[in-house]
Amino acid sequence: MRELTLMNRAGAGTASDEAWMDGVHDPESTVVDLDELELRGNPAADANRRGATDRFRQYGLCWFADAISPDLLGRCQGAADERLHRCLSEVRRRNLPAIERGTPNGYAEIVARAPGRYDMLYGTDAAPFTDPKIRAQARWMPLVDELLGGEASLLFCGLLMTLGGAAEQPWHTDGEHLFGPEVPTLPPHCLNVFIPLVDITPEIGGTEFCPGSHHLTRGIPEIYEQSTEHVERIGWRGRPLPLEIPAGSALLFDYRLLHRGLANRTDKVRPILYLTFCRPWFRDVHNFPARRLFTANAG
Ligand SMILES: O=C(O)CCC(=O)C(=O)O
Repeated sequence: MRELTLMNRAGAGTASDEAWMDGVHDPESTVVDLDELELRGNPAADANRRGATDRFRQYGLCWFADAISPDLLGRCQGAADERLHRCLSEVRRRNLPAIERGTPNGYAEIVARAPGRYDMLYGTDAAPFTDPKIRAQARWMPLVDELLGGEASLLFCGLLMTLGGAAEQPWHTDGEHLFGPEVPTLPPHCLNVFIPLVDITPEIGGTEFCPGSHHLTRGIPEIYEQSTEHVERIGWRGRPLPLEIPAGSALLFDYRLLHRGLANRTDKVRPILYLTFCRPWFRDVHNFPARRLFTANAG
């Protein structure tokens, strides 16, 4: 999502963190399917959390269905469409140039990550996105806390709005490793939770991942920039995994995992609600610009 990520302080690893480095074989040739990455049963239960943690360590992602209720899902769908409409209408109302790709061309409320792909923070600090079932009481929180050392901080809550007809996006990670190639893969310091607000089908185009690639993106310059060359550059020869999961599921993935948005071959917007969590000392400082689309009172 972001184009450049910096951290301001590295934390000390714990004994359980060190266990993260064991048991990872051949990340270059990882092949896994969505069934194997699905967490069944209550994600807060100890055994399920441990199973998910293992899969997350090895593959860089895991998911579970029914993360939010149909009622909340419906309210989020309507609100996401309305927020996008308000942002794009404001650009037109003020006769501003269309929002071009890249952070410097965007606004504090909305940035285009690729043509037709908007990353929008606008209005996610209000209902329905502040519902406790999306925040403190969310079904993913126990797992997120465990993956981030027991003390996860919310960095962003936003919406990825991909317009019908948008082309496939180049590969990228959302952030870098904290250290270079001299340090083995450390436990995650930052991760995303994606909650698709519509069913993700091959036509509407999900996110596609290179499972295990977070073990190979360490020390690769500008891996967070979008490029079609990244898979070859890191030597990953596994099977790319397109996300095809039902609306209202939650997918957790490591910030350092290679991924891209696939083409939306429908005429409908594809909305994904996302929450980015990190260890409390981490900051992602190059994500949305300071200039505002709405004045303080108008938003
Ligand atoms: O839309 C997606 O599926 C992924 C988007 C993404 O990775 C990004 O905008 O950086």
